[in-house]
Amino acid sequence: MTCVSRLLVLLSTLQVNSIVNTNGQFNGNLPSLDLKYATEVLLQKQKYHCYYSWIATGKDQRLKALQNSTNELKSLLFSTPLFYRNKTYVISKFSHKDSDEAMAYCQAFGGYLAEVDDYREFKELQQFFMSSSVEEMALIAGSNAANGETWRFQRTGVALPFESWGRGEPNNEYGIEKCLCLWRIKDGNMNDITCDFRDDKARFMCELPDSN
Ligand SMILES: [Ca+2]
Ligand SMILES: [Ca+2]
Repeated sequence: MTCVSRLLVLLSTLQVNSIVNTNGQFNGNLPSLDLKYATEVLLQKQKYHCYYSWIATGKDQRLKALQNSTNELKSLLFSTPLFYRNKTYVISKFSHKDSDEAMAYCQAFGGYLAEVDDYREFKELQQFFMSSSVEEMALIAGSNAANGETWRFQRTGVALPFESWGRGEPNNEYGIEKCLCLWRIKDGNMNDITCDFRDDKARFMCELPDSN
């Protein structure tokens, strides 16, 4: 896959048009970033790198240019990252349509919804979440949609190795809460929530391979 087609896949995955209005601004109560313009600039830069610099520069430089553009886009979409145990964690600056869309965003950057594998990782992510500016919740990996009981990572199907529920959770309110988030009013502990929970203040957290 060429660098241009890779970036096009990335941009289509991100569904940039679905989260910006006709003026290229974020819809609703979202950061005032001109994301559409920014991504168009990135795309143009990528085309330049691919079509004009391809012969003149080395492979490593081209890959570095693509990585820089990807990182530029990442910093527009996500918070300042947390680095922990060779992983990078980021929280979106905007809300998602549903858990599938949140997963697509994470996958576009080579990652997945943050998976809590043990107590130490949970404490890191809980602190990261609670010290962020997120006002309500951040979706993380986990669903019990298969049988309504066992919570599993969507990516691997593995049962959650560690759970730390907020008081009174999981309560499966209205019988429709099949996804998992960290919730500020429960001190950053886990809460079951609908997979298509929509709120301008809803965010999601990705776990990405360390880019360094
Ligand atoms: Ca993990
Ligand atoms: Ca709940």
